[in-house]
Amino acid sequence: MSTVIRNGTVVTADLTYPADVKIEGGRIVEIGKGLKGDTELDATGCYVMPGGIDPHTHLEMPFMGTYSSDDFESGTRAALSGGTTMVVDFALPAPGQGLHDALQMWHNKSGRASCDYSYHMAVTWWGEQVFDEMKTVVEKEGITTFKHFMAYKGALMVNDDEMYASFQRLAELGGIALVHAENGDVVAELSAKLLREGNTGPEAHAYSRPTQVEGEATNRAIMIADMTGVPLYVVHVSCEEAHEAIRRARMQGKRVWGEPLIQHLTLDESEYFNADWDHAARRVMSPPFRNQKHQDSLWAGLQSGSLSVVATDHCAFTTEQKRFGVGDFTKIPNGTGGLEDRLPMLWTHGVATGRLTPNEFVAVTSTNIAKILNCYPRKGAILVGADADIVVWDPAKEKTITASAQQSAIDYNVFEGQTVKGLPRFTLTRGHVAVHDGEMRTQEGHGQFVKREANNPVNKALSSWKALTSPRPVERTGIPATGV
Ligand code: DUC
Ligand code: ZN
Ligand code: ZN
Ligand code: ZN
Repeated sequence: MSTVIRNGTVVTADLTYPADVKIEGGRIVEIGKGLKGDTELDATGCYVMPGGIDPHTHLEMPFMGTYSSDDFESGTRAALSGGTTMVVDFALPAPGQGLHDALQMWHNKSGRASCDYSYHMAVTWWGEQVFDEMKTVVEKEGITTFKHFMAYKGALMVNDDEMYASFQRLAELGGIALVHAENGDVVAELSAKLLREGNTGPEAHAYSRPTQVEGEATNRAIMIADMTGVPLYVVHVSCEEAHEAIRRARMQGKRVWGEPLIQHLTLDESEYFNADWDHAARRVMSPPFRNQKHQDSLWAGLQSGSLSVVATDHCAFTTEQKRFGVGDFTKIPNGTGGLEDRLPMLWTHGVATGRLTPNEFVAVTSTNIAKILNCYPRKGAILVGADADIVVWDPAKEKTITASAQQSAIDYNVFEGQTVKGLPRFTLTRGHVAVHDGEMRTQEGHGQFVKREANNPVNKALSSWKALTSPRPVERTGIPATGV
């Protein structure tokens, strides 16, 4: 059985051209004019683009005393509804838990996924067991990216010595280090002070995590990555200080990538000053939303190429879960949704405003991350042989975002009331039409795990070239006698 997407305009990260796309066995088999197939999908007036890849989700994650409310079923349904055809979640070992153990737990949850997925592994503690298991996680399990939380002191946070050891190990294995870059010690101090002084509301969450804590941690992670010769990917870059550090590192030839979120690009800190407690708490995430200066910096980074990927950090909690933090902002589960809205919001605020070209849109939502994660061109491409993960994008289609019509399991949407223009007409996951003119036809369990190989050795931080020469002690003629 073949499917042909007819009369559309193919848009990839580098090209725009009119063509039909033929799919068989879940893959693209032909691209050309006048193609025929058993099923035909009309793409007149639409762009035919690689499906989105969201490299940063937390589905059914145990966190802050609860679990995030979207699981692999509702989460991947939300993804497909919005044109995203692959998610990368984080396997999160509990303190002392082995990596393979944690991975098995995540494989058990993801059986319900309706689109393809991969994982990053989180390094939440350090020891010989983690050091040993990293090798088989990379070489046998196909997970090459390891996340380090520099915040969440007393829970997920790793210290500099642990991060240094883990980065060294990753450099040996050809992996990539990821960091959640916030100075967790300073955040803990500021949080305690704010609470002591009676600042208990959700706005205090933003006060406890100023841009300096993110800028400091980003710089520190870049330096440690450089000293160990590991490529670095900085998740949820929200401010100019962090962006500036990444920009500088890239100009020095270091392999560092930055990932802003659609929420930080389009929502600002005024959300925390809303008089309604629920409204503000629903938007509590780390890092918090910033002011326009920082938003402008993130947009400029996408335009200039100093920032590479737009993600969501989708970590959805219901209003009831958010209310765990009434009277103490540090107990509000951190996280916001966005999986379903990332592409339409970025199109509306990026492409329709003229800030990004459609090709740049494809690059930052799909192709760049497929290359970084080493699953390109199987993913992130419209090419013969690539997986048929495709979004047929109708730039004229409009809707107003509302929680009552969303796929996510939670009871609100941080983009509520925003009108977006640019939506999927069809979303295909390995050839299966999961979204058909607004109608959901997802298949639970259709999603497959995407194994990835360790990165090409060119993906090394700059100083690793120097590290190839082992330091030698200086030969001396005279050594003073010791002791008295
Ligand atoms: N930030 C969040 O807001 N939620 C999940 C984890 C994180 O780093
Ligand atoms: Zn994070
Ligand atoms: Zn996250
Ligand atoms: Zn089908």
